[in-house]
Amino acid sequence: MILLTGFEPFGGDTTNPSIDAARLAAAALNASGIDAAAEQLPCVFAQAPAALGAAIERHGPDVVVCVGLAAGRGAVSLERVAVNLIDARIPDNAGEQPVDRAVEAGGPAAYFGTLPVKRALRALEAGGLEGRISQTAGTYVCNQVFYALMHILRTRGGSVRGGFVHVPPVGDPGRAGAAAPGLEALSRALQVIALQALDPSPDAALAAGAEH
Ligand code: PCA
Repeated sequence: MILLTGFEPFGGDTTNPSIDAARLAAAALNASGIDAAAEQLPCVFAQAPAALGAAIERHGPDVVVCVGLAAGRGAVSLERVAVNLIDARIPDNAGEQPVDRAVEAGGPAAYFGTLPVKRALRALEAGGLEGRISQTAGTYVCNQVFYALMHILRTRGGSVRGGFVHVPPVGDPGRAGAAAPGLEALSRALQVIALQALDPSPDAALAAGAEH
């Protein structure tokens, strides 16, 4: 079973493509006979990890792909590492703006995600979709949820694969020169990534490093 999560709108926006794309992707996977669900997480530091934990308990997934919006990114970003640090650039949806706090007091400095990001990247490109490997999910609620996810999976033991994907803002097809992918493309990208994660074979050794 594939569990996708996305976030509610935040920062004054009225929509968040992460939850819209996650819902579309789960519906499309279900339509092709693959068990999947999408759950919306609050963009609230004090609530998001518990909401994620409850969704994992409820669904008992084999794969968890958490998704968030990264306004500054131009392509779907497969996150590689979650850090044990919160430094909020803007207040969350409860008005809290924690600075330099741990996600999990006493936890390791960082966790690597366990999605096969290189295979996923290759599959995205094969499907005509743009993707990147990213070495930082930031220090806001997305990174917190990514860290909480890996902490939950590590603490429970077992072989559930999990990771985080940042999606760019959706393109406006009506705007000249808008190159950003639309919701449909984001949904396809999430399906490709989730299906790669369901395949238990190890990740590919493909060079996809970056300067930053
Ligand atoms: N993006 C924010 C939090 C919620 C979301 O969709 C982030 O990148 O931390």
